[in-house]
This record gives sequence, structure tokens and C-alpha cells, in this order.
Amino acid sequence: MQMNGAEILVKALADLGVDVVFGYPGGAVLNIYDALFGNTKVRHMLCRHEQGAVHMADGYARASGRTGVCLVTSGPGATNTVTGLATAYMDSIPIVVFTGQVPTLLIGNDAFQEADIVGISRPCTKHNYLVKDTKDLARIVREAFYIASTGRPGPVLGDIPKDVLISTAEYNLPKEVRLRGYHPNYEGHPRQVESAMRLLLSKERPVIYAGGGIILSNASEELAELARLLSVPVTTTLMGMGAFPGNDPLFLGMLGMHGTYTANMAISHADLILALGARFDDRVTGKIDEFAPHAKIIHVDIDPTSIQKNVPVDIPIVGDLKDVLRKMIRLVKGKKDAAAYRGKCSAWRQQLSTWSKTHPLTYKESKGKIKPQFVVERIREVTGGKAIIATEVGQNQMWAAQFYTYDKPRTFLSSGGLGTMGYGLPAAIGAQVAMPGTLVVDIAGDGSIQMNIQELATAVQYRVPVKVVILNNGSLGMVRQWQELFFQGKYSQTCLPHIPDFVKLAEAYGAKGFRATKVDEVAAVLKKGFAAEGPVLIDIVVDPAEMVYPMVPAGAPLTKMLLV
Ligand SMILES: Cc1ncc(C[n+]2csc(CCOP(=O)(O)OP(=O)(O)O)c2C)c(N)n1
Repeated sequence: MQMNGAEILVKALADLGVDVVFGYPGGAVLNIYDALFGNTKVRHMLCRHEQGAVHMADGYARASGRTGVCLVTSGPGATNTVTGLATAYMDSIPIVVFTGQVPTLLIGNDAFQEADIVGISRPCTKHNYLVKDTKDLARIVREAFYIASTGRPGPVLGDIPKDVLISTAEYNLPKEVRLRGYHPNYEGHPRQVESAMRLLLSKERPVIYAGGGIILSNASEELAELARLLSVPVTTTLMGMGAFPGNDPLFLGMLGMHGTYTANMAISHADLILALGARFDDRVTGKIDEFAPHAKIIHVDIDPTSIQKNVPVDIPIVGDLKDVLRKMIRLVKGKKDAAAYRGKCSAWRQQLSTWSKTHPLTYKESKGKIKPQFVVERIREVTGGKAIIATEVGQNQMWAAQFYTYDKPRTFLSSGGLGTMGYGLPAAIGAQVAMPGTLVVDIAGDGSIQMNIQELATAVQYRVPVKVVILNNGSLGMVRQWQELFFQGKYSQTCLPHIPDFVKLAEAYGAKGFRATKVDEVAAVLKKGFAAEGPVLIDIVVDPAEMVYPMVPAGAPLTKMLLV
């Protein structure tokens, strides 16, 4: 059947099962909006900023495991997506972004609203396309979704010139995708897996270091099974929160700059590290030369280029974590040496448990002031741990990681790699759209929330009942913390003196607003706010001097933690 490019795009989305597109219109994509008009399969949600739209697609993907979709116009619409693309790229999140482009004949002529988004987005997309011919469009859409969601996932961008949207072609969505040079390897090499397990069983101070890859490959159950079979303690990265049950006795908490004392000491004293879908980010390793000085390292990752990138590895395994973990489990399940191994490592577990007891995550109460950590603990209590938590960036993000226990994967959504302020609210909206019926909470800072607060309007328009809790410390807290510790308390440009009245602001958008200024109001306000219908913003005035501890100063080894 002959259709124009815009109709082909929309039909392809519907045929691929896309139920929602987050977007913002403009001249270059008018034809797509025309084709979307009245479409009952593909719902479009109008955001208030293109950055909000990409983060919504990203939050949708993180919460559900399905690919998120975003549609914007050319020029400024396209460039406004760059931060969202980079955010998704750093955290390996499958999204597909479609941008309009000026007509093919005008490309390169400085036409109105022209930007070379294919060039601009090259370093922050897994792959991108400039669609040159309407007859290629359906195939490219198919490929874009395939690339975004297979292998190491990531964002893919499709730039579609206006004339390609207007011209007609036969609709032909390929069933299969074949791409030269792109063959993600899912199956870990059995002999490598065997060597890895032999090495592991020969050691007595093992640690599993699990990253976001576990969540991306849906391998949480396998991780828990292997860890429990051998009683190997587990630490996760920020991206790995929820990959392993936070309430399991084997869980050591997060490692790295704001990780637990136990996790950082475990890594520093381990004789073996089993790294699973984690990339040895500098926030995790601290001073790289002194990272895990006594350990042999086994690294499993679907992306061969991430192995050996930051640290030398003794046994590399390229493959899907689910497959590799299953193979590992098969090698030890029901075997005598697994039981013997649990015994052999008991002194190690004892040591870890002593560290946990002597150095738990904690904070000091201070009379009359609301401690942000206390708020996060109350959020956990009031939600019964059943919520999806999105965060902004800064102290709020670290407290959300430290003081809420994540029992399940896909319940902690945060910009880990890029550290994008303004991520949380739109991501929470996307997650709520993907998972209706689940309580979704954005834990925010007063600085970050102001970066994309306009998306409250989107939440109100579509009755998306997200709850935002602002840990309002009147400053750019995390930067202020660095100034306090490393710049002699010179708080250069980190006070936010003109903070709006968030309750009134929420109401101006048509949402509900609540506030707590006293310790004994916190739990009640959270309860009331979470129970209220529709989008809600809860402003909690917290102790402005509070710091995030433990902290490994940048460039220091993990053992040199500043403690509370
Ligand atoms: C877009 C962006 N700009 C700047 C930064 C640098 N930065 C990191 S944390 C932070 C402060 C965040 O303040 P706030 O949102 O109030 O959270 P708090 O740390 O107080 O919890 C800043 C400015 C960033 N991460 N992202």
C-alpha cells in the first residue's frame, strides 16, 4: 500500500507495538503530527520541553524494559534532546528518538531551524540515521528499535527530512533485521565460564560487584541464585541498585564515592571480584591504581569494549549476563564443592558483618531540624518499599540510594553516568506511564527540580499521578558539600536565594502541593501526599548543612573514606 513517509512512520510504530510517544511538534514534523491525529494505537503525550520528552522515554524504558520513544522537530527541537540522549547513552538505556529535518535539498544551507543533529548526536547515540528516501523509512524504523534494544542497549536517533515525510512509497516493514557487522554475542564462552568458576572457588574473599547490566539483561534472579548458592557477598553500583535484594543478608550496599564502609572495604580486601555488567566507573574505583589491590578480576559484559577499558582483567567473558550466570549456576548447583566453598568463606563473611556493625550507614539527628536521610527513611516506610523511586542529581540522589532499600530491579531510576539534573521528574512521569498503578516518587533537590519543573504541566494534563518529594536545602547541596570540604567553605554560587514557593507553584500548574517544616510533620505529610490523587509536590524543608557520608574524596583510594 502506498503511503506518505509520515504515515509509514506512524504505522511502523504501531506495528512494532509502540503504545506511547513523548514529543513536541514543530514545522518539520507537521506531517507526522497529522498522521498521529486520531490514531488509536499510538498515543502521543505532549511534553513541555524536548529534554523532558527524552527523559520520559528514558524513564519509561528503565521502569518497563520496553524501548521508549520520543518525537521532536528539527533544529532547536532536536538539539534540546542532546542531554537526554547523552543521559540514556551513558546508562545504556534503549530509546528511539525521531527528529524532523529540513527538506533534503536545503540540508547544509543554514535553512530555518536546521541543525546537523546526526553530527551533533553521533558521540551520544549508539547509532543514528539520516533517512534519505521514503522507501527506506520502514526498514530504518525497524532497525532503530532493534539496535536500541539488543546487545548493550542505547539510544538511536532517526533524522527525517520533511520531503521524505511527504513523498510516498510502499509500506514494507521487514520481519527480520540483518545488519552487517552488528552481531551482539549473547553466549558466554563455556570454557571461559569454567575457568572463571575454577578461579572463584580457589579464593576465599570473593565479592560480586554488580552493575546496571544485571537489570538491563533481566538477570536479577540468576544473580541472587548464584550469590546464595555460594554465599558470596554482593555490592552494587548506583545503576545496579535493585539488581540484588537490598534486604538480603549478603548485600553490602552500594560501593564507590558514597558507598558503604563495608562495600568499599570489601572491595579493598577481596581476593576475587566477579564484576557483572559494571564498567569500573571512576565514581566506583576511586584511585584506580589502588582499586582492589589483592583481587583477581573476572569481568562479564555484553559489550567487549567495556572489558579492560579501565582496569586490567584476569578473566574476560563477553556475553549476556543471564546466559553466563545460568552457566555458572549449572557448574555449582547441588555440587559438594559449593557447600565446601560456603564454609571456606565464612571468616570473610564474618569480617564483613563486623564492618557493617561497626560502620553502618548513619546520620546525626539534630534537634528541630529535618534530616534528609530521615525523610528518605520515612518515604521507604510510607511506601512499604513498593514504589518506583526516580531521583534528580546531587545529595538527594545519594541519600535516595543509601537510605531507601531497593528489593526489586527497575525500581530505582537515576542518571548515573551523566549525572543529569532535571532528569527525575520527567523520568518519573515516563515510568508512571509505563507502569500505571505503581506509586512513582521523584526524590528531588530544590536545584534540580527547577530544571524541568515545567513537566508538572504534562503530568497534570495526562493525569499522571507522580509524587515529587523535594529535599529542600536552599542550595545546590552537593556542590556546596565539595566547597565545604575542599574549598574552605567558600560557597561560590551555590546558594539558591530565590526559591519559588513550591506549593504555590504546584498549584499554579494544577497539581497539589504540601509542605513539612517540622520533624513530626514529615511522615503525615508524605502519607497524605502519596494518598492524594494526581500529581503531587511535597516540599520538605531540610537541614541545609547536612552532608552525604561516607565520602571518598575524588582521586583517593576507596579505603580513605570520610565518615559521619
Ligand atoms: C545539568 C547539570 N548541571 C550541573 C550539574 C552539577 N551539579 C551536580 S549536583 C549539583 C547540585 C544539585 O542541587 P540540588 O538539585 O538542589 O540537590 P542537592 O544536592 O541539594 O540534593 C550540581 C549543580 C549537574 N549535575 N547537572
